[in-house]
Amino acid sequence: MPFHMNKIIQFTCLGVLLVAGACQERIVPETKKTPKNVLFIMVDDLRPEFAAYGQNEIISPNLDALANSGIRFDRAYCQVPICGASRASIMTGTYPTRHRFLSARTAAEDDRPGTEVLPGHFKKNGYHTKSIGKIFDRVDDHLKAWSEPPIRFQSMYRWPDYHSEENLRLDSLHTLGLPWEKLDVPDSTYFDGRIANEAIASLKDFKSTGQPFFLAVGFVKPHLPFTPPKKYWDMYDPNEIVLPEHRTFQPGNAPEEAFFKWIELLSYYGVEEGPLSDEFARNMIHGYRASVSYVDAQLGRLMEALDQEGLTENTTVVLLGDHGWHLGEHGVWCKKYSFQESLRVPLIIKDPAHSPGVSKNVVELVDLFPTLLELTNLPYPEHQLAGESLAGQLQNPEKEVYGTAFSKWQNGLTVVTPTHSYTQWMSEPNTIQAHMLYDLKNDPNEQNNIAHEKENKALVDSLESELYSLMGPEFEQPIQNTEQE
Ligand SMILES: [Ca+2]
Repeated sequence: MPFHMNKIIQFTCLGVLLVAGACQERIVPETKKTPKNVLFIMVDDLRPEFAAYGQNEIISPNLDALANSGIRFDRAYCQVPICGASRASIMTGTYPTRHRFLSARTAAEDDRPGTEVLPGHFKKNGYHTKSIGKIFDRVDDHLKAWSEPPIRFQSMYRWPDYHSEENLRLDSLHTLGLPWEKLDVPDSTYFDGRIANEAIASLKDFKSTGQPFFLAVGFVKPHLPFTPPKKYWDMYDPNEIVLPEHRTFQPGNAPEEAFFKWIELLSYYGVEEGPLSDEFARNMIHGYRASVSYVDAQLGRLMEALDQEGLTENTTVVLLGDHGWHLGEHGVWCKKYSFQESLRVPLIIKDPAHSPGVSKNVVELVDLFPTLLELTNLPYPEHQLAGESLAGQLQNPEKEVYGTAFSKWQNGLTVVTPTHSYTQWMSEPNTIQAHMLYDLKNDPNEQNNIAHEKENKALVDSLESELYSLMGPEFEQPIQNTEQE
């Protein structure tokens, strides 16, 4: 992906002018006077399938209201389908390579030392930056990017947030408890209720100080274990949950590299290898949906507080999932696959200067870094960002813009285009082990791998070129000492 030099030059010049105090009125007439705030909301493991995205079985009035009052990106993709690595990519605005952003526990500071991160950039430009909940996967990652110590609740060792006697007992035996919990308790018993409380209190503080803010709020559900309070489970009738048609079907012509054990789920007590029973699968989907509804209620409180503090008109709100999640599709569960269910994410941008709309263009989560800088008139960090600003698409979301997305999970490298998804597995540079190609228009569930069909050779060649072009020269390089960048 090329650096967008015009924009880099434009915004670098802008930054110099702002520092020099020259031509401010001409360059940034209004926004310099009242810098726009950013409310950056991440939802852990959220699929793009609440009602605004066409999944009417999920009760999510607040997610839907946000989606319908902002720009909903229907085809946004993560760069790595796992928490830590995806978040490091988002926060640095850079792609994964063979050497960086590899795992659930990736820290951006370890993998790309010396690189600017999104909140740090806002802080450097006069914003108060604050992190509540799960933003960076590791709570100690890029501490200096925040104006005050992050509020996390989760610790390295107590992250599941169990409250039932059974789960607490199992968890204390050095194994995880059950993958769910259904207690009749208040919302604030669990992390997300407390995260919302803290975020609401912070909005009040920001209102009183008047300093522009970048508030990052990271809800931790619907990540496993599914532990929303009982009232959210009660919103759904498990007998009405329809299991995915291809739940137990792994397409025979997909390479074996595309499949592996869903270790994340297997690490919970009582989960055994092999296909899940219908009852277990139904409970998983029930728990996931209830968890989304629980987060949705917290989001509603947060958005209401933004309104009550009179901040809505001067705040850009972004909501995204860090990656997708399989609920049985392709015969698998959890994340870390190269299929659409793992790679596609919800992305909503509600900016006061833009009308609501829907974009069906392919975009990437690395696009968020430059987008938020353009929306707030901040300079770009030089020679860093892999993505493109989506600000132009916010002006006219219905306009078709050709886009591609790059994703990587282990040796599987994927390029998604408006019409296709193509993945190659390479254990070594230039050594292709396997590949798969899906026609997303005619086969949206990716059931028929057409990479080996003769008539698709030219298409495979062109997608391969597109993939290599996205990866760029940095992909083959060893980790550099980026202090000098
Ligand atoms: Ca996640």
